[in-house]
Amino acid sequence: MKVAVVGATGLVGTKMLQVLAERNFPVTELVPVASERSVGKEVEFKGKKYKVVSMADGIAAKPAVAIFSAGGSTSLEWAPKFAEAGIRVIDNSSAWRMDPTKKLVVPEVNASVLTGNDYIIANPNCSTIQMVVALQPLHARYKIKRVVVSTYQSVTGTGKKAVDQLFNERKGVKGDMAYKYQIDLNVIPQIDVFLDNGYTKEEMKMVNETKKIMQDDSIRVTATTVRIPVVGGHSESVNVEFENDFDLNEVQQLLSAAPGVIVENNDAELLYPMPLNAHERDEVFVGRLRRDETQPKTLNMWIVSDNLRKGAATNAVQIAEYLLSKSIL
Ligand code: A2P
Ligand code: 11C
Repeated sequence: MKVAVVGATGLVGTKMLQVLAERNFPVTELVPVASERSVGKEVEFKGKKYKVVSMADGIAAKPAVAIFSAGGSTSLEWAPKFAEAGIRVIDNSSAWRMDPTKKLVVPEVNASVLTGNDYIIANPNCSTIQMVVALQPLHARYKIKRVVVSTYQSVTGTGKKAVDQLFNERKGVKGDMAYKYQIDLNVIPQIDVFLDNGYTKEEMKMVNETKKIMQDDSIRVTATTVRIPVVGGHSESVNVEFENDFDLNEVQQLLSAAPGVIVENNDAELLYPMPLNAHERDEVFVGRLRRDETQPKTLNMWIVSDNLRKGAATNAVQIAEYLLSKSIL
C-alpha cells in the first residue's frame, strides 16, 4: 500500500515513520511530504531512502492513506484536497477534531464509529488519548460523573524547538525560546493559548475531546495542563467520580484486562508509572490507584504514556490498521 506521511520531517512525522516500520504496516511505497523548504531532502524508511515531495506532488502520487502531522492550518487547507482525490486522511492536528462531521478516534475506545464514508479522520490530542484509554473500561463498569485532571507534560509535545530550548538551558547556551519562560528547573502552568474562560486551549481539548471520544456529553471534565522539564512522556493525576461505587481490586483487574493498558500499582515495591519507563512504549501505564477519602465513589489514579507514540504516531497508525482490518483501506 502506498502511504503518505505529511510532515515527515517533523518530530511526530519521524515517529510516524518509525512506528509504521516497527508495526510492519504493509507499506509498499512511502510518500514523505513536507513544506517546500524540505522538498528534495531524503528520509529513511526501512533502510530505503525516499525524497520528500510537496503537498501537490503528494496528492499526485495517489497514496491510499495520508497521515498528517504538519500543523492545523496545513491540515485545514490540504486534508480536503487529499480526501477529494480519494485518499484517506488521518490527521494529527486539532483542525478537524471537534467538527461534527468528522470522527475523533482512539481505537481502544471507539474504533467502531469508523465507516467507509470517513475520508478525514481526526487523531486526538496526546493528553486526551492516554486519559480516555484508562477511563473507558472504568466508565463502562461504574459510569463516570466527573473527572479532575492535572497534567505534567513533556517538552516533546511542543516540538523540536522546545527540546532544543531545554537542552540549551541545561548547557547554559543561549538559543531560540519555544516558551516565554525558562523550562529547565521550572514548571509552566500554561499549554497552548489562553481562551476567554481563563482556561488554555490544551485544557479545553481535554474537556471536549473526552466527551466526543467516549460518546457521553454528561461526563464533566475540568483540567489544569502544565509543562515540565521532561523529554518524552506525559503524566496525569486524575481524580474520577463515578455514579456507582467500585472495588479497588476490581478496578485494578478491569484496567489490567483493558486493551493498551499496563497497570503498575504496587506500593510495597515502589512500582508506579514514570515517563522514563514509558519512553518508546505504545501502552498507557496506570498506577497509584487509591480511593479519594474525601468523598464516596471517587478514585485517584496516575496515568503516563509516551506522547509521541500512543499520544500521536501509534494512535494514528492503529487507526490505519483498523481501516485495513475492515477493508476500508
Ligand atoms: P518542514 O520540515 O519542511 O518545515 P514539527 O511539529 O516537528 O515542527 O514538524 C512540522 C512538520 O510539518 C514538518 O515536517 C514540516 O515540514 C511540516 N510543515 C510545516 N508547515 C508545512 C506546510 N505549510 N506544508 C507542508 N508541510 C509543512
Ligand atoms: C502538547 N498536547 O503537549 C500538546 C501537543 O493538539 O495535537 C499536541 C497538540 C495537539 O503541547
